[in-house]
Amino acid sequence: MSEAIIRSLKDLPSTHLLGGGTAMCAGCGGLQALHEIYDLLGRRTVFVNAAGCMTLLSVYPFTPFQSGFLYTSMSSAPAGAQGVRDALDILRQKGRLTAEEDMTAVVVAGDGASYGMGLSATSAAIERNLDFVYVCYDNEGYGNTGQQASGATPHAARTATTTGAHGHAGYKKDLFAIWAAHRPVYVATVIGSEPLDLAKKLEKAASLKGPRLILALAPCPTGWDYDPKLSVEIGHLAVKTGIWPLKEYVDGQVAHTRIPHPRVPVEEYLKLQGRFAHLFEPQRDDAAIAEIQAYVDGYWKEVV
Ligand SMILES: Cc1ncc(C[n+]2csc(CCOP(=O)(O)OP(=O)(O)O)c2C)c(N)n1
Ligand code: SF4
Ligand SMILES: [Mg+2]
Repeated sequence: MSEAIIRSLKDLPSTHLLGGGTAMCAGCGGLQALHEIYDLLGRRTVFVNAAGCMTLLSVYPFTPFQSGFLYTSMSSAPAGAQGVRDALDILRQKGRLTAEEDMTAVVVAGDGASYGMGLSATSAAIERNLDFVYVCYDNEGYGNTGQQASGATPHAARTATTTGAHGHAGYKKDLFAIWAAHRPVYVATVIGSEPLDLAKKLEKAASLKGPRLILALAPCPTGWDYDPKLSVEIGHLAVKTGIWPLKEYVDGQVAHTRIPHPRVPVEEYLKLQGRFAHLFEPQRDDAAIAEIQAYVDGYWKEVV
């Protein structure tokens, strides 16, 4: 591990995203990931935020950020990042901003925006080779408005809009593959409960220029219905079961940074969350659990 990573992990700055008057839920996995990401990216960032839970972090004077923050509608954060990048470039050209003072445009958006409403603007920004980092914290639903289903909701999960006996009928979109198909400079999946893996990827992303995605699974006690103290355990299980593969795309190649072996059965992850409780009570739904297991097994069969 590089000295820069070790330094940033040892000297976590005094920017506590849980401080101030922000009304975030205890145990928020998205906040955990964003905290780690901000510690590594530092103050010279301009966050461009699509409406969602993390918008609550912007409320002056309680914001924990010591950097810029631009709030946009759910669909337009990448367009906002373009405007920020252009403005910084103009200031650089006019000599009003030195290279040391320059800042990074960082989109912070949830899955509702990233997998759905903002996807068109994202595709266009990558096509223009916009120099920006895109952080998606993926809590697998429209969390801020009460956890309606999104394009990231996993099969069988119950949400505010998929309340039936079998939960969500669809399957989670593969945003990693959608980004990689655009051939950007960097794409990575991370999770806050694996901070060293996250730090290595952030360090790599920060060293590059162009469109870069950091896609963080964000365990969400409120939307996924579990005790906040389980967030880190659920994050570990997402990786150990193989449900959340940790990987990166660089130079046209996909590499897995963690290959869980042996993989923990998916039910260990599912049974901790109320959104999957109908798979276990009042009767165990063996067929549905086996289907989810087969889906995950099918993914890893292609990898190893
Ligand atoms: C274009 C648009 N439609 C709807 C809304 C209302 N809205 C605000 S936050 C939100 C949920 C966003 O979900 P997601 O992107 O997953 O972020 P999360 O709330 O889960 O953090 C919605 C629907 C909006 N701000 N803009
Ligand atoms: S609803 Fe979920 S993502 Fe939103 S603040 Fe609460 S725990 Fe975090
Ligand atoms: Mg969400």
